[in-house]
Amino acid sequence: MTESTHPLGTVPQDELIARADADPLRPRFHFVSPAGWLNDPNGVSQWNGTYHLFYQYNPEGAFHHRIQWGHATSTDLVRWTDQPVALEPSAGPDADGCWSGVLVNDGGTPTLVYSGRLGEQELPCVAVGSADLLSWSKIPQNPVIAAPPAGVDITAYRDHCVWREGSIWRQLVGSGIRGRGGTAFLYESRDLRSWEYVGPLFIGDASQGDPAETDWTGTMWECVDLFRAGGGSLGTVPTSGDAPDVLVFSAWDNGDTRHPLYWTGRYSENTFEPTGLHRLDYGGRFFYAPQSFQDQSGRRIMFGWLQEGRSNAAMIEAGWSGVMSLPRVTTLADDGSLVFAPVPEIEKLRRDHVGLPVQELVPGAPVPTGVSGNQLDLELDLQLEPGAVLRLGLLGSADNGVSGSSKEETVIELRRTTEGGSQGTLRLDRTQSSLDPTVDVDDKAGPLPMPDGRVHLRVLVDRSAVEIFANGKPLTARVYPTLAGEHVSLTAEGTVRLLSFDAWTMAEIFGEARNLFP
Ligand code: DQQ
Repeated sequence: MTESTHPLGTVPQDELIARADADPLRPRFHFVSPAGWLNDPNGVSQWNGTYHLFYQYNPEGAFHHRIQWGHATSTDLVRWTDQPVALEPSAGPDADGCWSGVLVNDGGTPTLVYSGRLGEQELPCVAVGSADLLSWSKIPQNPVIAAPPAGVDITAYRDHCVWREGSIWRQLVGSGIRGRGGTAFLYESRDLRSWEYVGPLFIGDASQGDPAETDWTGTMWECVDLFRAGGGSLGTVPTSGDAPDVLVFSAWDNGDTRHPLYWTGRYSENTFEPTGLHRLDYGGRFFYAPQSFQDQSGRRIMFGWLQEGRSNAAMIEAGWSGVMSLPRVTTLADDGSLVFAPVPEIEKLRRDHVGLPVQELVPGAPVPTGVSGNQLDLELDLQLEPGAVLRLGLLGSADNGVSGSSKEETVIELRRTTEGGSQGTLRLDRTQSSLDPTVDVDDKAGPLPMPDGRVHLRVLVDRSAVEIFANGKPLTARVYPTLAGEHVSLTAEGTVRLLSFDAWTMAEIFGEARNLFP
């Protein structure tokens, strides 16, 4: 038995696993690492039919240190099989960590492009895989780019998006230019090993907007991800109408992981011409560092990292940290923005259906839903008249859920503007979600288009993880109830019609004991 030697957590391996397993707040149908620390999704892909999810992993304990690439595979995007660690630091340019990156298919050879960390610097590195993607060899030429672009004062430099155009590979590396804003540097290569710097694809302006705002673009862009919405290949003339190109990034500032955003626009030649900036998830840092891929059926599927909202000490005590989002399919909405939904495969975990009849909710009178649980999939269709508000309470600790005396409750609020029209707000009120005064309970909210007051609401609750999709707009967050509450309540202000209500308990995805080093 080995022990962690890091001062943050000297915990024997089996103790780490036991602690993680015993935590009632650990999700049961989201992917989590066997124990220890998990952050960004990496190398997300489908290879010969099998889905691969690599992730930033520290099996030493629930803290970010000496990061390796954990690896899991799935045939259905629902249940995951742990695989051996794919990359771990070794003497050379990744001695202090194998940070985020991607998987590409180099003429049949699985190839990882990732950020090797040495000291305080990250540089692009490459590893090639066996045909089953289970063993990886770092190439001797690492780092494949020796330094960030000369003469540019950068804030940071890491993370990769790599794609092929004809016989040429192109790569973006996330960065920021001091005094200006976040950026993505563009490179070209014929062999993934020798790269030529082309220039910044696009430079953000950190002086625009209020740094406190949820759409501030930050001083550095982490985990840049460029793709064409609605399918189609980057760099070609779009065939499907005006399908925009999308540049996803995670806005970072001086060590602060702020929020995921995306630009829509057109990538052409060596530049990206933006047309719009959008928030990717209203939960901000709780859906961070997303990475996407196109699966073999043509769907654009995205994963993100659900960071914790509890203290470093609480994570270490719990023995685990970080949740992978459910895979979500992204499609293009009529207004040119993206909409998201969990992959339909997730529905196979549904058990014990509960439905409610169509009804107009009586204002102020909570509806007994008959639903309780902390692993739930809820699907509602609603119609709100102007000024109406619908509140869906989760993880409520009151006995009957109708007394209004819940000591803890996490509340999703849908609100239509008094003027009516198609505008409203989606809000997650976590202020009563936990009696623990140390956890993050900040409000999360964003604009919600609701044509004619109609809302399709999907909510996935998995203990401390909550993923909400309202008319395709996602809001993801973490909650840490202390009272083991499971009640689901429904209340309305003004006129709200419940057009459908379906609820299911969700089955667990990990049956057997897991190993820190599969
Ligand atoms: N996490 C990785 C970096 C990336 C950041 C390190 C985003 O590569 O920039 O674990 O969460």
